[in-house]
Amino acid sequence: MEKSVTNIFKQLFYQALRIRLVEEHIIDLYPSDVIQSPVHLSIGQEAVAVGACQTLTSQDLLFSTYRSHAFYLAKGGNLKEMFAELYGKVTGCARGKAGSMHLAAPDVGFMGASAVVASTIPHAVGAALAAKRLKKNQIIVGVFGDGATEEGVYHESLNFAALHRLPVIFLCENNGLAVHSSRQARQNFEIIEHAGSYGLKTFHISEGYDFVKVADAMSEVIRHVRTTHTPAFVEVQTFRYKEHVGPGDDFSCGYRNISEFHNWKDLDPLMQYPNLVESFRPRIVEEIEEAIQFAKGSAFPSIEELLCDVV
Ligand SMILES: Cc1ncc(C[n+]2csc(CCOP(=O)(O)OP(=O)(O)O)c2C)c(N)n1
Ligand SMILES: [Mg+2]
Repeated sequence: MEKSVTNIFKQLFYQALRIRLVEEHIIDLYPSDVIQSPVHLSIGQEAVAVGACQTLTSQDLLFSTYRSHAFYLAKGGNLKEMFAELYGKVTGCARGKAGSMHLAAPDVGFMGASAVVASTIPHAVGAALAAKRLKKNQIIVGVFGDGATEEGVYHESLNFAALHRLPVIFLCENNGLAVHSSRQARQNFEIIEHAGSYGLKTFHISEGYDFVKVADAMSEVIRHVRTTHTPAFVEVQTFRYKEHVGPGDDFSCGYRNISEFHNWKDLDPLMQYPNLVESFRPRIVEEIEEAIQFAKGSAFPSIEELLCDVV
């Protein structure tokens, strides 16, 4: 028997399930080679994107990483344009030239993603500096993984934002992994304590599978940034279900233990409410199939198009 749920739970559940089913379709399509770019799946991490974006307006801007399908969709990116981009078609959100790792939808404030670890963090800080100077009532979010906190530009960005009191939220999706190495094997510091040493107000969300808790905590973070006009740092504990890159599982690779996956999965609402999943599935699958048809039916970019906007 499933517990009764609130409307906000259902609404966020729908969005998280939509992202998971999109990525499960990508897994099914991948062996056929119609998607030629590498894919870094967010399965297991959807609640972070859904909870965080729930609290943002379309005026607010978000910069993400190569693992960005969830944030692109949660921020309101167009699903047809996402599939067309994965298929390398000219109707894609980057006209077929970016692939999975460089999605963008600036019309809804999803400002872009990059394959270079930590490289969009200073972009978020730059946008926050512009928002402050232009006196826009805007929040800027920079999303990155735990591995990005080892990069020099991450530290420069936190320091600059704190010093100049910029309206930016640093959002760390801590899945405890960078490719095949655990955080304990790489870091002799606690991410949140270290971030706090720059003078940023810090928030920690341990239940990163719970989209309602993420949304509630993010509302508080946003209130802090809007009222104090100072940046904030949020670390969300999360769990990547799939391999670092690609559609497969990697629990047999020996760098992590499958028991952690079972523990997390037992808390994951998308695994705990099968009736709700089945009630939403048909509508979502119909939308995904339409998007795939759109991608299939679109043309590849011309040679002229390929040479345009790339330098
Ligand atoms: C500057 C840079 N260094 C190294 C890499 C290779 N690399 C790709 S993903 C990755 C791990 C990043 O881990 P994390 O930031 O935790 O993100 P996650 O993949 O866990 O979402 C590394 C080292 C890169 N793409 N860019
Ligand atoms: Mg990581």
